[in-house]
Amino acid sequence: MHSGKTKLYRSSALASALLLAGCGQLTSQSPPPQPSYAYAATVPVTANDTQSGIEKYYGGTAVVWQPDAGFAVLGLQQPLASSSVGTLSLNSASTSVTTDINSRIFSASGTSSAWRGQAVQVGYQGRASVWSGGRASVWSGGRASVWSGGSGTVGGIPENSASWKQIGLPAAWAAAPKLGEGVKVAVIDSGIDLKHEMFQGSLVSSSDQWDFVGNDAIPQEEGGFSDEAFGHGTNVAGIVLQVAPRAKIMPLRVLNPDGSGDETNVAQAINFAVQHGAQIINLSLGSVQRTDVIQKMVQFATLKGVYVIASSGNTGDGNITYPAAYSEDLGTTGLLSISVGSVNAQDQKSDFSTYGDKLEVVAPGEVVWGPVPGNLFSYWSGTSMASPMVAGALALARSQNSALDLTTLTTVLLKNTTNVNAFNLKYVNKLGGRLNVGAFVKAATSSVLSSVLSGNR
Ligand SMILES: [Ca+2]
Ligand SMILES: [Ca+2]
Repeated sequence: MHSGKTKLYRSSALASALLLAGCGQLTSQSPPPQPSYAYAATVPVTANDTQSGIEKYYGGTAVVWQPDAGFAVLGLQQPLASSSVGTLSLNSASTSVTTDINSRIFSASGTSSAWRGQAVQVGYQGRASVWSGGRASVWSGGRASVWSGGSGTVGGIPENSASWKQIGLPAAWAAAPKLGEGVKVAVIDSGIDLKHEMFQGSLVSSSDQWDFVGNDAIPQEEGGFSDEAFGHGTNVAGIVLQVAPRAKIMPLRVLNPDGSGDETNVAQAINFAVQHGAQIINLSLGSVQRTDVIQKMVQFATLKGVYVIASSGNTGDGNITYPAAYSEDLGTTGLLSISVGSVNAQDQKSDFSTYGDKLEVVAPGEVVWGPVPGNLFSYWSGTSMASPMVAGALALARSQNSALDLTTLTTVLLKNTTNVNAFNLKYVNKLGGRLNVGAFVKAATSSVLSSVLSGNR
């Protein structure tokens, strides 16, 4: 079923390209040519291999080249013959490699309730859900003063106050007054609205941003409100900043305005985030397909000490999407990656949220307000909105206590969640705990914990 969908996308893309060519508009209107691969695969590489040698041998393009880590990710036009893998280098372990269909296998896991199938200006509980103009004043002229001060006052977007109380955010801010300072959070998504007031002063330098869809240095959201995922990344990044107001966002665009994305783009974005110093990667996207390429990239990122936080998917069933489903793998992948599902304001599983033994944590992912392209504000719902709360929580703790070792931090986060079994009798032990960022950050920054850890060394 999924491959059929993939085919449909690919053939329609081909048809429009041909149409443009037929109209003679290819030069004036089409974007610059982009690398496009039908398949992707990881192959083992040793320090003795050269990139051109590997590319020639397999007949592909190395979109990720990490000989020190022992692998490359290839973009391919033909599936790899599995017999050819691992035979180039004598030192390479012969591994079974599957070739993935590359195109559009990932999708965003959030829904904008505000404009799905409706006009932009719609009501929510009697109020306009997409607000213009004046609301931007929340952020202008001293954004940090809205949120910081250690007073414990709930800040951020006022509409989210109940959610922030639910996860104990005011207590977390009081315990971590650095508010995420010095921590870079990569948001691998549909891009963001780079000009939105909320992001001014909160982005990494432009040399640390990239658009893997447009193949350019400007990861601006594209499309319009009729596109399903337009504004998705902007909302996700805005949630990170509401939790950790002084963290820096590294926007990396991998999803089209319709919310779909290629595996090679996601792989390249994870690689870019690691190379450009992100400490945390947020992936509010997922695929129903397990793929060697993305599993390898999550393994790579976590081996480099980068947290990978992923939404668990919005199908409402027990099928946690990938990469979230890697979050209990053995080794650093499991230790440094976290899967995140969604609950409502009463800590009940959101209807849309996936669940299962492997789900590690849930956070409130319904009607989460955030920035919208065009200096607007609105709300989205989805596990996509829950994931950046966990990413922001890690940023708060990391900035306040950088001495804490990486795996201890995730352990402390998971141990300090709130048990919500009583509200979820159909999903007992299938949701993990609900994020309690207040308890987590207090524990992660406590002198007791720090001294215990230093005493153990
Ligand atoms: Ca662009
Ligand atoms: Ca984990």
